[in-house]
Amino acid sequence: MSTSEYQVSGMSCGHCEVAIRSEVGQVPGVDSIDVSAQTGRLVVTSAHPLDDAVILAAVDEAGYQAVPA
Ligand SMILES: [Cu+2]
Repeated sequence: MSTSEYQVSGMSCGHCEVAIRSEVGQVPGVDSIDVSAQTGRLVVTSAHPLDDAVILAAVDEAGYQAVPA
């Protein structure tokens, strides 16, 4: 089990959380996602370590910016 944390900027409401959850959820290997618009925190859990760049690209695809936290 591997957990990666990111700090996302630009989220303002529940819809933003849903958008990120939707995009990141499509990344192969992602088991669960915890995301909070309030804190900007994104926590991705996977069976094996994932490439940060893939997660960051998915966040970008959703329309937000993220950095590893
Ligand atoms: Cu929003």
